Amino acid sequence: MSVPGDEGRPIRMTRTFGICMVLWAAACQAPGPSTEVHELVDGWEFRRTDATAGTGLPTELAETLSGWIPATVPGTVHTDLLGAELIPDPFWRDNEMVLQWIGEEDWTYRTTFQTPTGLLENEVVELVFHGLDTFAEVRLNDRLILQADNMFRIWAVDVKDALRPGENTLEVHLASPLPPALEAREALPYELPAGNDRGDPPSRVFVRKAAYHYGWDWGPRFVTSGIWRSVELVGWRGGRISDLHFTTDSVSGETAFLTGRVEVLVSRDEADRRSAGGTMPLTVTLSSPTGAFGSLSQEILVEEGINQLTFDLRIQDPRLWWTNGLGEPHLYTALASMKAGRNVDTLTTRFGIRTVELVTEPDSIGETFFFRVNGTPVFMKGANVIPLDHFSPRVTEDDYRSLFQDVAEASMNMLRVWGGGIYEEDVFYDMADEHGILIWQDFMFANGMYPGDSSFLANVEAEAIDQVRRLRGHASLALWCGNNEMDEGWKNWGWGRNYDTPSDSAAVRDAYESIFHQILPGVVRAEDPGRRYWPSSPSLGWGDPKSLNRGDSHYWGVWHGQEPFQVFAEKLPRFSSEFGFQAFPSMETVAAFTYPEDRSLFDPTILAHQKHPIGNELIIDYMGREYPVPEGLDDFVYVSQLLQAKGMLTAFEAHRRAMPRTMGTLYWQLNDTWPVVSWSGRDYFGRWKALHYAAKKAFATTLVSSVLKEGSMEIWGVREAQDPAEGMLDLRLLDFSGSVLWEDSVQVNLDKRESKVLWTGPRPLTEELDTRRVVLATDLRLDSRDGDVPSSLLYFHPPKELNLEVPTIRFDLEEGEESLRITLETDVLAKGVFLMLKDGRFSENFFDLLPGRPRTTSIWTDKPLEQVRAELQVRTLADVPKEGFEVDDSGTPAPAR
Ligand code: BMA
Repeated sequence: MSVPGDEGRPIRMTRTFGICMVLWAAACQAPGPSTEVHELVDGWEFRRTDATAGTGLPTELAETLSGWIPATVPGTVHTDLLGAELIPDPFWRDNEMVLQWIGEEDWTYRTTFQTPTGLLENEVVELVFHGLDTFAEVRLNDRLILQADNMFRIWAVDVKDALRPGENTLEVHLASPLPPALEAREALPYELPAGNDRGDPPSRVFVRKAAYHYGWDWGPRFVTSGIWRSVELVGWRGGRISDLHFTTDSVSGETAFLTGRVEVLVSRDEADRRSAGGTMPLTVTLSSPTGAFGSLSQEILVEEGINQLTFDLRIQDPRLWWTNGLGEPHLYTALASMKAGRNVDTLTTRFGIRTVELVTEPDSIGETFFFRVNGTPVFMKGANVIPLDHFSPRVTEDDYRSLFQDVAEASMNMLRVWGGGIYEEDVFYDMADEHGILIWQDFMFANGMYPGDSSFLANVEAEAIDQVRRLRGHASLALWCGNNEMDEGWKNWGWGRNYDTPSDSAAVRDAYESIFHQILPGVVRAEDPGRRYWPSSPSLGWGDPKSLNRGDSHYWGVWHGQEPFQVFAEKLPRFSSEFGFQAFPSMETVAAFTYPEDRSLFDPTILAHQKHPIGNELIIDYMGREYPVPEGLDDFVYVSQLLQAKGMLTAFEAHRRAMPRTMGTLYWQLNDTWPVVSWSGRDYFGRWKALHYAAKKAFATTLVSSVLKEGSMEIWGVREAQDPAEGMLDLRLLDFSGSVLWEDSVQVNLDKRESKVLWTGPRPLTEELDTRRVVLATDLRLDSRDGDVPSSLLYFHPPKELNLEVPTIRFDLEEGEESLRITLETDVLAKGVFLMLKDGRFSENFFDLLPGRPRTTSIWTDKPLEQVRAELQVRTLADVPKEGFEVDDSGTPAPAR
């Protein structure tokens, strides 16, 4: 089973026993749990639905697919075909091209199972599908029980009559999502934009299915189908607690005020019994085993269906839930229990005591945009997350754990779950809760316009209700956002002007208004009151000057607009929810999808894993501005990562310096869905690019940032902590051999959340100095618990103009407590030190090493010390040949003569 466990979300307790009291039950028996849950994981198999349908498939394959083949549920048809060795790895070379047929076929899944003894004695028996991708017809013992058409809904079907004692057959027919969407498209008198859908014609916006399945500018097109989340048989009698969640209403002084909300689902039989017994109340008890509050009980007169109860809680001296870096993300546990007849039901959940507000108030610039956590404005540092695998059901709990470790290690405190992917797994939000990572949650709509007919709108509303109810209990959930880049597309990319008649244009916009200004905010108001809804990210497009004064911004002038990195320091938004730059993944990752002979920059295999139409050309163009542009892929990959890190560091530092004008920096994009050239900082296999190391450095509690001005320099300090600090700032101008040419030291202080200039003065450069061979190193030593403040290194020329010599780097290895420790020393400046060890991870990498300043780094690896000594390789920028690609005036790269 690949779906992660459910630690932390509401968990149905297995058994609870109490004292048997004769109420109205005929016989006195020990109470039993009211609810039983059986997951249907075993015995699944699948086949091509219509073996006789015309197809270009090889006969042997077509024959095999007409028979039943073992399947994994939850899963996808692609991963099942791969598991049965019927297709090659979809991610290998350009296999994507030959595997498009899978998305055009219909598939049938089935399993047989025995009805668990006693299950049918329950008053309610349901089959619950937590995720069907997408057009599914479900038959239980040949009886049609469900027709589903939305990947993001949770489908619960009453099967008390359809289920037989003994053996049952469950069959799920999954139709290709393409024809129904194309039909809906045909039926509309006008087109709807659907960015990145590589289908001809595109159809994704007509289906409630993950947009990225259809292709994206970092992803393949595999329009998969499957039973992608768990299937459960649920039986219950009397009543059950169907939901338990908490909201923190306020925290003032030493007291927190919370509301606990409990939902009790009551069967018709139970409701009848209670009214026959003279309207007997039901007792619901709420307690906190971890001591947030004592036991509280309420008696209610219940009706059939959902019954809501609220508990007002006052908690003295609460341990607050804090975002990563500002405190502990403390979680309490709560348990709700009830007794109906001789049946008891309990539900436990975890909750955090915290307030999170998005503050958007007029100010002298325009309008603020920041998050206030427990009354404190907090600068958000993080990234946008996309699904961890194109075939998301095969993501394991360990994959999520490793992602969150990397996020926390880089001092991030926010992730944006981007609207072209999926509402993530429960375990994702559990880990966000545990690590103090706030979640900006998009609804799953991106880069297109969607239909507005009543059945589509009703489907959207039902999906939103399911997902808001599923996720609202998480302390990490900060914001609901309607969509990605749709308002921007409509207003700035010309979508709104593309229609023949004003009435067509108005109809498309009306659908937008219905979904993003009525339905979604309505669902949030009803199901998750108190949590902010933001209609579209960004709120204004990057071409609009007002986008820097209010709202959140996707600043794509760099990369898509081809502006220089320096523009990041000039265009300072209120909250930067996207900006990015591409780099290649490491050669280890490239090797995972290529043969050695494929490994050159414009090889078709490499280009099959570069989904931006001019991605490599743009990288070369920007590289040529600052770095040598090597031809060999090995060197190119390395320099592309240095380049990406440099560009993004420009933005990270500028955004942090601009606090409180700017209050967030979320880079595009944290991760990949497959091995690819992309904007990610952490590739498909979890390998860190230089970018993620740069983020770790730039997001540390305290940042020192050096800025070169016309004729002068500024050294900034930026601090995000709960207390002020004092210390010394040391500036040293060094030549590349380590001689100190100039120095200065000043005493400084930084408040708890402050950004300011700590030092300013003329550039300490004399005429006789070779400015291509000097660096200004600035260090801040604080009397605080901030941990190391990374040094800031300022050069006076771009890397390609520096007089770099090939350094001699010596290293010592020793055993540390949980890792190996490597200490590196160099004779001359070593720029862009890249430590390479297969399957090894470093606490820092891609750094500049100064002579006379040994540097110690941790290595996490399973390899013994001697093996590491033998295998470790070091590369620096001086090792990269200066001759390579040149870019001509038309932007076309050519090997230099
Ligand atoms: C952003 C995202 C994605 C896209 C990225 C790079 O705006 O929202 O749509 O992958 O740009 O082009």
